[in-house]
Amino acid sequence: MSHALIVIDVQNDFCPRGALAVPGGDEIVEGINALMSDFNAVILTQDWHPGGHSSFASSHDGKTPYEVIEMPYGPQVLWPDHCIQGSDGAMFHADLNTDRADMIVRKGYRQGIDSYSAFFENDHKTPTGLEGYLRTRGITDLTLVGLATDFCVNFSAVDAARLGFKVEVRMDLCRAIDLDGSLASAQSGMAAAGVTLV
Ligand code: VGL
Ligand code: ZN
Repeated sequence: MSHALIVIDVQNDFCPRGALAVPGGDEIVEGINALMSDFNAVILTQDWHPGGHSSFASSHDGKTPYEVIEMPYGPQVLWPDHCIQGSDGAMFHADLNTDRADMIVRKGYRQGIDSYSAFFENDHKTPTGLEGYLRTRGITDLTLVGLATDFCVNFSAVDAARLGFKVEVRMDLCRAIDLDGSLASAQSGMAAAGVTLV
C-alpha cells in the first residue's frame, strides 16, 4: 500500500482577499503542512488559466459571475477572473510547504475548457496525466485536502474513486464555496461514489 496526499488548489485567489475567495480558505494551510510527513507522496494541484479563459464571466458578453452557461462539454459555472497563469493570485499560499511536493499538476490551461478535477478536464474525458503518475509510482490510496470542497476537491475525489483508488477527503482540511447547496450535493455525490469523508 502506498498513500499520497493530494493538495487541491491552495492558491492566493481562493484565500481571503483573493479573486474567488473561499471563506476560511487560509485556515487549512497549517494543518495541511503538518500532514505531509505522514504520506509516501505529496502532490499539489494548481488552477492555471490563460487570460480570457472561457470559464470567466468576463469572457462572455452580458454574463456575470456565478451564472451557468451551456458549453459543448456540458454546463459551466462562470467565475470571476482567477488564477491567471503567472499572476500573484495563481501562486500557492505563501505559508504552504511546497518544498515537500513531489509533483505539481496544473489544470485549466486550455482556453476553451475548464478543469475542476485533478484527473480529467470538465469534458470528463481529457486526462491531466495524474492517473498515470500515481499508477506508475504504485500509489493505491489517496487523501484529498484543499479548495474548494464542492468544486475541485469534489470532482477530483469522485474521479479518483471511479478510477479505482481508495479515496478519503479530510473535510476539516477543506473549505467550500457553497453556491446554491453545492456543498451538500458534493458531499452526497462523493459518498455515493465511495469516497470516505473524514
Ligand atoms: C475552483 C472554481 C473555479 C476550485 C477552480 O479550485 O474549486 N473553483 N476554478
Ligand atoms: Zn478555475
